[in-house]
Amino acid sequence: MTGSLPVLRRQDAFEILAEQAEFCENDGPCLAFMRAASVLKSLPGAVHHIADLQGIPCLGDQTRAVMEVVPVPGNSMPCRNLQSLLTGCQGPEILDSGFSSKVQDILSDDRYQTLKLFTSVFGVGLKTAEKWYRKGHRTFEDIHADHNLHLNKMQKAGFLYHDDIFKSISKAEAEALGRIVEDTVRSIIPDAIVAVTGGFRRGKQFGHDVDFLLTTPENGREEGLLAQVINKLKYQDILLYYENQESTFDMSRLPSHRFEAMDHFQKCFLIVRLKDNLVQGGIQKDVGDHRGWRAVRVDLVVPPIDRYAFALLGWTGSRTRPYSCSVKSKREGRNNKAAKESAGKSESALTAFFTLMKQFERDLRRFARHERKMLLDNHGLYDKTKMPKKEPPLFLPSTVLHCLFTTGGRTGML
Ligand code: TTP
Ligand code: MN
Ligand code: MN
Ligand code: MN
Repeated sequence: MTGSLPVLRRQDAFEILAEQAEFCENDGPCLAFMRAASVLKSLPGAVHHIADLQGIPCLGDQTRAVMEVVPVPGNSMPCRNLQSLLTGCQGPEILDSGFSSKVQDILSDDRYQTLKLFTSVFGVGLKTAEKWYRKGHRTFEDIHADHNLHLNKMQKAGFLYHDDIFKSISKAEAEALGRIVEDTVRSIIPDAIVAVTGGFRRGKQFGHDVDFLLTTPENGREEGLLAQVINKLKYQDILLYYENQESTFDMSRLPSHRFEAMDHFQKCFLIVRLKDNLVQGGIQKDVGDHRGWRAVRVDLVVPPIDRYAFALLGWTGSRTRPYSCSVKSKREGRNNKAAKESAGKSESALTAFFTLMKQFERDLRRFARHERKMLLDNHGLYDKTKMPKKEPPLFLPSTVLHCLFTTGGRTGML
């Protein structure tokens, strides 16, 4: 083994550990492994020895325990490459095979496999997946055969379009969707603003959905836009499913002191029929080609223009995987140990850089909180020192946002 491990493998080992920890509701290890995966991914080259990791942040006790070199009696083979670090370095056979026995164990674990399968369905979170698992279900067939099981509308659509939705969306497909959304929105409000956000705004080549922000040049003109967009998509016969969420946005009640997974903007989660002939180069060959179309997940979010910058920042996001984000966020809200741990530490800009790939939003918010005494969420940036307890908070204009990144030259890379 040369130790030059493909980037994906390096990252995946820790991501799988994170996912398993999440499935077991071990929030601390979950966060630690996610950070470790993120840090390892951001390193410029392969790690050949544990000493190479000196001074690298976010590889704390939990992570180091996984990476720790456990000498096998009678075997003095040193830990030579990252693979062995990931495996816990149990012996040369792992070094040679390139497998992590720990990760391998997880991958073949019945519960892990089942939860992974069930949470891959749109509308099925960890709680539901767990419930089904405990009932003894292991496959989609088991679910469909259980007539006592109530599936909600979203889950029904999730199963119906699972195979399409499960396959990633290419950039060309996202661009085709962008044209559809833009044309539809502009036919209603010609000067409307349509921005792709989420993973594709971060430059990803593939995504699990396509996210758009829609708004208008003046505050208030965006009201009613989403309903009209939905109607037009229905009329075009390309709307396969949608779930509308009305705005609960109320300036005077922000910022919320409770952590909230979702923002308050009006939004809609859709499944759209994307026709092959609209995509440059056609839809991906293995997805729905026999029908000439495929189903794709689309999110539409409509913030008023004066909240647009913050919504765009928040929705541009940083995650690369969709799994049970709401569960994770809700748990953070419970002010658990992991959240406290991560909130308690004032992280260096170096950390922010290393975790940029996957932890950007989290780090940004933490940076605002600890380094600038401000609160950042999808709706705004608030000056904590000027927030009287029971009175409406002072809202800072969007332009203040750049102050976060320009002081002290510490965050130039942001
Ligand atoms: P996602 O579309 O879930 O994730 P993504 O675009 O980063 O990656 P993928 O390719 O898997 O689609 O969410 C986009 C970002 O928006 C994500 O960082 C989380 C954020 N977000 C909110 O801020 N509020 C919300 O209510 C939701 C659902 C997401
Ligand atoms: Mn997305
Ligand atoms: Mn999305
Ligand atoms: Mn996603």
